[in-house]
Amino acid sequence: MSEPIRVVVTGAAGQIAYSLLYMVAKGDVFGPNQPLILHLLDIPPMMGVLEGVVMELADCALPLLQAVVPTADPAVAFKDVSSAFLVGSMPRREGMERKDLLSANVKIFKVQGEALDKYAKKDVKVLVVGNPANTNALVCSRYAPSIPKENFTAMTRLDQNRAQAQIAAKVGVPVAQVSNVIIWGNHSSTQFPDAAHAVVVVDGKEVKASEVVKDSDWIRNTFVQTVQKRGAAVIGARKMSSAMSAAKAACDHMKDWFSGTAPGKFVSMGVISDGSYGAPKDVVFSFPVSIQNGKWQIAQGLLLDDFAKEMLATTGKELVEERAEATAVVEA
Ligand code: NAX
Repeated sequence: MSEPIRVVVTGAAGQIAYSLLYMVAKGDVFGPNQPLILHLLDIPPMMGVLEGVVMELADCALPLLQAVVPTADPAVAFKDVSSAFLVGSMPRREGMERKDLLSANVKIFKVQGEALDKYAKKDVKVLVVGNPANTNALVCSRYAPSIPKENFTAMTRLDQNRAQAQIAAKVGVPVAQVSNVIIWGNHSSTQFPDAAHAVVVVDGKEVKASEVVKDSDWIRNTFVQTVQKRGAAVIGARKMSSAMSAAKAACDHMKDWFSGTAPGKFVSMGVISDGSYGAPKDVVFSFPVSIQNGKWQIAQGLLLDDFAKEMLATTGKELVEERAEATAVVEA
C-alpha cells in the first residue's frame, strides 16, 4: 500500500457528491491500492447535513479511506490536496438558462482558485463540475497563478458518456464497444457532440460509427440535439439535475487523467485552449485529448467538415462571451 493522497470534493453535502464520494472512496478513481484522505468542503449552513455524509462514509467501512475532513474553510479543504473535484455551486433548476448561473457561481471559483494557489500541492489536478464548468475552470486557474494552467479542467465527460450511450443504443451494441466520440466546446446547449471520428466494434473489428449507423440525418440532427438537451431532459423527468451519471463521469475524467488513455483512443475534457481547430485561445474549451503520464494533449489532425467548423465557431463564441461576463463579475 502506498502513502495516502488527499482528495478534496466541494459541494460535499450535495447530490452529485453523494454518489461521487462513495465511488472515489472505494477506489474507482485512484485504484484499489491507493489509500485516501477525503476533504469535504461545503458552506456553513450545510455542516449538519455534511456530518450525516461523514457518518455514512464511516458506515461504508471502506478499506482505502484513512480519514475524512469535513469543513467549511477553504484553507483546510485545499491543504496539500493532489486532486480536486470542484462540484459545489448553485445547480441549474428547471427552465433556468446557464447564463443566469454565471454571476452567482464564478465568484465561488475565484475564492477557490486563491485557496488552491495557497494551500494545494503545485501538481494538483483540478476538475470543475459546477456550472458554468468551463468558465469556472478558467476563473479558478486565473486566481491560482502558481499552478500550471494545464492542471485546470472542466467536465464534459458526462456529455461524452451520453453521446456514447446514444450511439450504442442506436446500433444495438454494449456501450463499451463505442469510442472516440468527441464533445467540442462548452458544457452547455451549444456543445458539439461529434460522431464523425467515433468507432464501433462490430464482430471484433473497429468500424467507423457512421458506417454502422448508416443515417447521416440522425447523426447531424437527432443525435446532436439529444445529447445537447439531455441535461434538461433529466431535470424534466427527475425534477433534479443529473447526479449519479455526473458523479460517474467525474470519476471517469479523473481516472483517465491519472492513469492515461489507451493507444489510439481519446476522451473529451475542457482544457485551456491553444487555438487548435480554430477554437478561441485562452478559454476552457472541450477537445479530444489523449493522456500519458498524467499529462493531456489535444488530439491533432482530425478533419472537420463545414458543419463541424460552424458548430465549433458557435460554441467558441459562447465561451468568449462567458469569459467577458465572468471577468466583469470577478473584477467588479
Ligand atoms: P446540489 O445543490 O445538490 O449541491 C451543491 C452543493 O454545493 C450544496 O451542498 C451547496 O451547499 C454546495 N455549495 C454551494 N456553494 C459552495 C461553496 N462556495 N463551497 C462549497 N460548497 C458549496 O447540486 P448538485 O446537483 O450536486 O450539482 C452541483 C453542480 O454540478 C451544479 O453547478 C450543477 O449545475 C453542476 N453539474 C455539472 C455537470 C457537468 O457535466 N459539468 C452535470 C451535472 C450538474 O448539472
